[in-house]
Amino acid sequence: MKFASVLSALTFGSVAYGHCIFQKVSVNGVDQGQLKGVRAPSSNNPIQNVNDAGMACNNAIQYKDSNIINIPAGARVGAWWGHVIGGPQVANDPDNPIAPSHKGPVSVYLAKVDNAASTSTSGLKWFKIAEDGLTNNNGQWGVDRMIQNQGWQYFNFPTCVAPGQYLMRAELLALHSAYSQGGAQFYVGCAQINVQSSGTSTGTDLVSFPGAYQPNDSSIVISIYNGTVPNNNGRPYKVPGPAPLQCPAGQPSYTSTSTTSTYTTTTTTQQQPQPTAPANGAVLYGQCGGSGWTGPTTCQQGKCTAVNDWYSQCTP
Ligand SMILES: *[C@@H]1O[C@H](CO)[C@@H](O)[C@H](O)[C@H]1NC(C)=O
Ligand SMILES: *[C@@H]1O[C@H](CO)[C@@H](O)[C@H](O)[C@H]1NC(C)=O
Ligand SMILES: [Cu+2]
Repeated sequence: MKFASVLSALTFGSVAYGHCIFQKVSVNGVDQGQLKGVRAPSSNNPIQNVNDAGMACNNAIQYKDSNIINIPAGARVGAWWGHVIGGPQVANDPDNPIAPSHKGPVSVYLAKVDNAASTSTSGLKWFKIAEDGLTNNNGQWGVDRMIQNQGWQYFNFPTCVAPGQYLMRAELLALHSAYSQGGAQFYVGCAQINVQSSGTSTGTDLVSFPGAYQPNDSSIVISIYNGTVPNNNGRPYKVPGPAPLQCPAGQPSYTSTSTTSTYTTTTTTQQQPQPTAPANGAVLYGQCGGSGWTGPTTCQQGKCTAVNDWYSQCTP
C-alpha cells in the first residue's frame, strides 16, 4: 500500500512535463501546414474524465482557421503531435512529441458534417477508421510508433468512405497511470477535412464523444506493466471503442452477402475518367487516377501508380 502510493506520486510527478497536442496533418507525404485545417488548444493537458465534453475535439480551442484539408480515400494520412504548439518546448526536448512513458494506443475517428470549418463538435456521430494498439509482447504501442515517426501518427484512410466533409478526430490514450479509474490520459484533437472518393460508407458502429467510453472500461482502467515492461502481461490489448471501419477489399464480389454494393456496379460498368489532364499533370504524391477520378491522369513528377481501384498517385 505504502509502496504503491510512493510509486504513484513519482509517476504523477514525472508526467507533468510529458503531454502533447495534435496540430497538423499530412496527406500522402504532403505536410498540410502547421495549424492549418485543425482545431488545437494551446494547453497540452490531457482529459481524464471520459464524460468531459472535450472528449470530442478538446477544450479551450485556441487555434482554428477555415481551411478544409482534401483527403483522397486510400491516402496515407498523418496526424502530427508535439509536446507544445510547434513541437519541442526546449532544445533537444526529450518529451517531444510526448514523454516516452506515455505508452498506449492511438486511434482516428470521423464524423460526417455539412461544413467542417463551421460545425459544432457536440452531438456528432463518430466512427473509427484506424487504431494502433499493442502489437507485440515487447511492449511496443501506437504511441511508440508515433514517437519513432517524429510525432507522425500514420494510418491508411479507408477507401470506401463516402465523399464530403468530416471532422477527423485523432486520439492518443496514455496508460502509464491507468491502474485506477480516472488515471488514463486522453489527448484529442480534430481536423477539418473533405474526402474525395467514390465510396459510399458513412460509417458503422457509430458512437458519441463523450459517451463512447465508460469510466471503468477494461481498456481504460488497466495496469499495462509487468515490472518495467509495458506488455500488458503478455495479453492482447483491445483498443477502446468500436472496431475500425472495414472496407471491401479490391474488387469484392458481394453477390452472396449483399444486394446493395455499389462496387458490384463499379466493376461491371467501369468508366475510365476522361483524361482531361492539365498541361502539367498531378503533383508528386497527388492523385492521378482511380475509378471515378476526373482530375489529371499524368504526373508532373514521378509516375502514376495504382494504390487500389479507387486511387492512383504520383510516386517518385
Ligand atoms: C462498469 O460500471 C457499470 C455501471 O456501474 C457496470 O454495469 C459495469 O459492469 C462495469 N463494467 C466493468 C468492466 O467493471
Ligand atoms: C514478466 O516478467 C518476468 C520477469 O522479467 C518474466 O519472467 C515473465 O515471463 C513476464 N511475464 C509476462 C507474461 O510477460
Ligand atoms: Cu502526460
